[in-house]
Amino acid sequence: MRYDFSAIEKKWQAAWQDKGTFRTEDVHDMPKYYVLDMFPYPSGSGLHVGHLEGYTASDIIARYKRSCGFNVLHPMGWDAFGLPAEQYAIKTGTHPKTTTENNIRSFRETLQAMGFSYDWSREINTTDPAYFKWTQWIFLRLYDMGLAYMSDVDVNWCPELKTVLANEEVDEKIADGYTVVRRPLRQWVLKITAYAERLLSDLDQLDWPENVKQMQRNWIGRSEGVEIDFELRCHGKNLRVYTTRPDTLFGATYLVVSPEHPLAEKLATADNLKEVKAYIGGAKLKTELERTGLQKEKTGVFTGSYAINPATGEPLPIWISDFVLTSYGTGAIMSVPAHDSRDWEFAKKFNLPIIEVIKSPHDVSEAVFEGKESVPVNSSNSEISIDGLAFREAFDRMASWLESRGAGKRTVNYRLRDWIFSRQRYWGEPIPVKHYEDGTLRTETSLPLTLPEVEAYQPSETGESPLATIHDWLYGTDEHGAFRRETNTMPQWAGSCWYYLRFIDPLNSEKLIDPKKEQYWMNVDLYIGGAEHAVLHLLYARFWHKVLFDLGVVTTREPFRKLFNQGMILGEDNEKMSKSRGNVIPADHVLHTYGADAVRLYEMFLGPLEQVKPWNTNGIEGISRFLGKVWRLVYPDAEGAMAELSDEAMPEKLLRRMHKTIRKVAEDTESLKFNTAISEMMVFVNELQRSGCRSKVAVETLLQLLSPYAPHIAEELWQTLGHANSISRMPFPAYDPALATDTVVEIAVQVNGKLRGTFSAPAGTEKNIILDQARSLESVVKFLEGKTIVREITVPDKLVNFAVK
Ligand code: ANZ
Repeated sequence: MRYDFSAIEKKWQAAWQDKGTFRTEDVHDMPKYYVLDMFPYPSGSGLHVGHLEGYTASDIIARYKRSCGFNVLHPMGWDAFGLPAEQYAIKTGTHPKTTTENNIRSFRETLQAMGFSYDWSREINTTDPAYFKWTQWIFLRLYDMGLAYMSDVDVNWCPELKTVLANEEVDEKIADGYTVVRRPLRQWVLKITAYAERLLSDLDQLDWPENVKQMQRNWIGRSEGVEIDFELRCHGKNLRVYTTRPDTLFGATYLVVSPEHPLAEKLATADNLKEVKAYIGGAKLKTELERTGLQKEKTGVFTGSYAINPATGEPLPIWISDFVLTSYGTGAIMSVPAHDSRDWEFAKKFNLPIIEVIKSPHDVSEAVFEGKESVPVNSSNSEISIDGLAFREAFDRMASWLESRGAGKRTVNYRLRDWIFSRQRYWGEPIPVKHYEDGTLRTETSLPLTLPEVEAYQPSETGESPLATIHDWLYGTDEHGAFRRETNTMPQWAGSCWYYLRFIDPLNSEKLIDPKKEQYWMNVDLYIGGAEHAVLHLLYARFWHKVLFDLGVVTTREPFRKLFNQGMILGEDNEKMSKSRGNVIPADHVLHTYGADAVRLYEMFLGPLEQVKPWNTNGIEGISRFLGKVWRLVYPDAEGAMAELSDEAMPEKLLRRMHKTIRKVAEDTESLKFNTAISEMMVFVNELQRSGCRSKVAVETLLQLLSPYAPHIAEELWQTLGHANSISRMPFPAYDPALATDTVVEIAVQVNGKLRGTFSAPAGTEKNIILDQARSLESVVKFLEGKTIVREITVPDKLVNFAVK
């Protein structure tokens, strides 16, 4: 029998499907394990080998956990709203629904051809009205809770895509060559900032890669500072700034407000008004990056006004500059050019005074520096002095002094902004609200609110979505009067904010999720996906989850207990796979050539899962040879019949190897070190082959270990060996700890028959290693010095004798 992977794989995929082998029971008395992939956007270009990496990893875990006695939930679905389908519709007129259906079909085929053990009866699609009914339902709860609101916001507008982008999306789009400008638009915004503190502090309880947690911390950007009021010299009012360094107040020599600051234009004196207006106008046209990029040359304009530094009583000139962000802190800063590089550049350019108020050890007497890196100097007046204090003390004393004079207050600031949630697109979840003529707003009473058919998918220049042109859908009358529907849709992130919950109860039409099922299945025990989602998706999903927690829909504070980021697979040229480079390796191609088991094993054997690594076609040939060897353990030659396997006892060495292999494969699989688990199986196969032993137990054990990795060949040979039940439901082999650990033996070392020393080594250690160790033993070295070894005699695991002259 030849190893015909293609026939075998098809046969077993069909059998698993027919028998419902991987159907998951809803609730069970077995312990549960929920292993989830970041579900894909079904794009037109299909899956490539990189996509399969994470899915293979999660499938190995799913299969492994089943064999360890867990009730495993391992589902798959489609994150199918999004721009590409809509852009394709604009180009070709094909309805995004059609494009999406076709793409899903081809994605599903590829995933099924990989033999992934998904419970396909739970498949979900975010564009299915039965699914997005609940996305809309969550939106309405957010609205009820005051967490969804409309606001005239300065949005990130992309003129090419004619849509608003979230702050989180801006960098990516600019990198892709799009322009992003600021523009005021009335938008739906979600108050993610209300959850900033919980999103930050709950990170500590998660088993996530530290770098991902750190990225979220940075994105949330909590800082402790002080808001300080500077009295305006002419207006009698205050200008409030936010600083994290109140200890540098004595060094503040000018103030800067952002061009959008409400006082910016009002501060301009008659002489400066024209210039100020021109500057404010110019800032509007710039992109975020042009304004705040660190390398950009600073620009600014003097307002002509002054405000008083509360510490020094000095009047400070007030400038306007676009490096100050409108939406952070108070939109105004005190500049300390001696100690802040942006302030320094600005002061140099516009010739503003620079006063040093912080010194480091080599400038000042050592005495004041005990335990401090730098200290304030020149920082005292008749009421307060912070000279020589450590940072924390200086901060506190200055903050308290300002508070006592009513000139400041301690505040916590977050870099996180509210989430701009509406998109001017067709292919998204409609936002289910109605606007009435009297300016009031009501939510839809019946969900889902579905998308109407449209002729043209091009968004309008006014910033409205194509939905604004469908009058039948747009206008209506109900008991509250005439209304116009909201034309914005939700962003592509909405559907993926809660999909992991729907897999638990995909067909529930009454509730988002049955509480009993939720309690049994949540949290997701292991979430596998790419590192590119470190902030966006993972932050949004955590936010919605916390809202659902507050609503009592879920009982866990966090959705994903453990997160694992697989490393990217690069093209053979060591570059990121991309159409334009032409280095993409399509999944279907390798699947066809080598088969699913080889692709699965190879992708896991490429290197540590978390590492970025290039594809190498030669490598996969080696894996195919390994599978061939496994096949020949049962079918030794292509023409002949099956091997005759028996109850024959394994030689001790092989037995020990088998137990060691079970242990190593179990431990490495558990910790997602799949590459080393595979090499261990390879060593075992080699030894088994070399030993000539015909033990059925040995072969069956190997098949069970291999089954999560290469399930088709394992299933086929398992059946050949006479088993009626699927190997995927067999318990994972157990090892005998005594056999799985190396026994240690004592080796005696003789020189010319006289005992000169002993040492210990693992039983079965190779002869060469034993000889090396014997020769270098301290008590032996002196008897060998200056002599020639004429013969080396070894008794395995017992003795070495050097005959010398
Ligand atoms: C004086 C100062 C002196 C500052 C110094 C820094 C160093 P984080 O830590 O990120 O919260 N800042 C405040 N609001 C700003 C805005 N809207 N746009 C641009 N910059 C702004 O940053 C807080 C610091 O960033 C604040 O502390 C302020 O500069 C600046 F040696 O005030 B600092």
